[in-house]
Amino acid sequence: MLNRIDLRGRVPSAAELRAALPRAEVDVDAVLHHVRPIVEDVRDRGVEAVLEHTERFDRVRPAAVRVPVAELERSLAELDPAVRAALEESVARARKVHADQRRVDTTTQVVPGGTVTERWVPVGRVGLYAPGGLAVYPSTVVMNVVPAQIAGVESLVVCSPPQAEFGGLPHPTILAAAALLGVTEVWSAGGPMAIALLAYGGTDTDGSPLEPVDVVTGPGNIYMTAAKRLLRGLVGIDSEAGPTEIAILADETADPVHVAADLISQAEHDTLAASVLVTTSVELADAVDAELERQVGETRHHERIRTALRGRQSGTVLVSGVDEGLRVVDVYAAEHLEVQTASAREVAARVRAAGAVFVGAHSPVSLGDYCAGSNHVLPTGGCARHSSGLSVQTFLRGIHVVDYSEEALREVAPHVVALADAEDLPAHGQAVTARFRG
Ligand code: HSO
Ligand code: ZN
Repeated sequence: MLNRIDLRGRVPSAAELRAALPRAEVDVDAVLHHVRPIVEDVRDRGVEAVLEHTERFDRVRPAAVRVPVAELERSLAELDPAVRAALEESVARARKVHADQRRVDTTTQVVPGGTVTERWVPVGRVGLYAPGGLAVYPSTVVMNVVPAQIAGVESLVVCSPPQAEFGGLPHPTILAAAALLGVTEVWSAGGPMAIALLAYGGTDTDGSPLEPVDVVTGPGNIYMTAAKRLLRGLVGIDSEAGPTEIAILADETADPVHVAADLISQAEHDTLAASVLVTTSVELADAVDAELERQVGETRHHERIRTALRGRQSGTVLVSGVDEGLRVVDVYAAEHLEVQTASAREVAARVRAAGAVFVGAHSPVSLGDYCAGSNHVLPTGGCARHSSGLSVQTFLRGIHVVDYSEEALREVAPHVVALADAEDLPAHGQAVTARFRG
């Protein structure tokens, strides 16, 4: 079922490897010209523009953007108890892990009388986007809200597309998850319109203000991502989320039934999702292929899954040994990487690039999607080479606070003057020496 790339006995350069490895091509730039006029319209005409575009694209027109708190409470009261219990467990575990990500302010005594403090300050207001359509994920509400709350963000809005079948409100499980987390502000808006409204703010249909946010996070489709790209700067964004990816580094000790199930699990998201097996064992590769044939037919979303697994973004990469495999997975820099080899813990410790690493036979990606405590908003498309997943840090800013005494400034003044002169900026030097004249 999977395309095969045989790298055994070859030592390709990083550039060759990047070109050889399967990856979805998502051209956000190609849709920018569709999205820019929408974003500008929302900037200029606010909620009226949001409602018009929503009606045009999604055939639904909510009565107001802001969802009444009573609706949040109602959705939570009507939530299936098993789902509620699972969400509560997910929240508790995520809170535990993210609480350990809090930063403490540090003060460095640079010289006697001269200190620099790094003060960590939460972002003032954030907008957390939860998609609608194919992907209605209350778990994503958890993964976005928990780190923001632990960072100490004071004002937080969850935004999710209106659904015609729910009277123009977002999906009830999204509302229930928000309510469970103690979120009281939810907006019914989707796609690029939502991102623009979050960034610019506006006035709701009843005249109440919709305040702009400082940071927007959360996954969405390519149009929503294009809006994030256009508005970055005016607002901070998390990384641009592309289709989900799973890579599995496995040797002959891995169980093909589990490997196939895990490859299928992420292929279930999207026809563009990527499932990549990197293995030292041809026998395992063959057994996984056979398992995929058997298991895919049994899944509810088999068409979507089959398309994703057969797509050019998915495949099996054969390597000569675990060291070569590690090199391949580092270059690929998967959103999720499972290590299913002998001594999996040691092998996993050597991984340099992945959004998240899942170690051994009993840590599948879908555990991390819901209930491991880790965050599931992770860098895709190779961005794990330079970026991290969503965390408390995403919602913090570090401010350097500089505090020097007269003596400490006097002592360093000649160095400031020398550097200022070297850069032909003498007024910089004079700002220091002016304090010691006469
Ligand atoms: N695997 C997705 C997250 C998710 N899975 C949500 C299920 N629901 C991206 O990391
Ligand atoms: Zn998933």
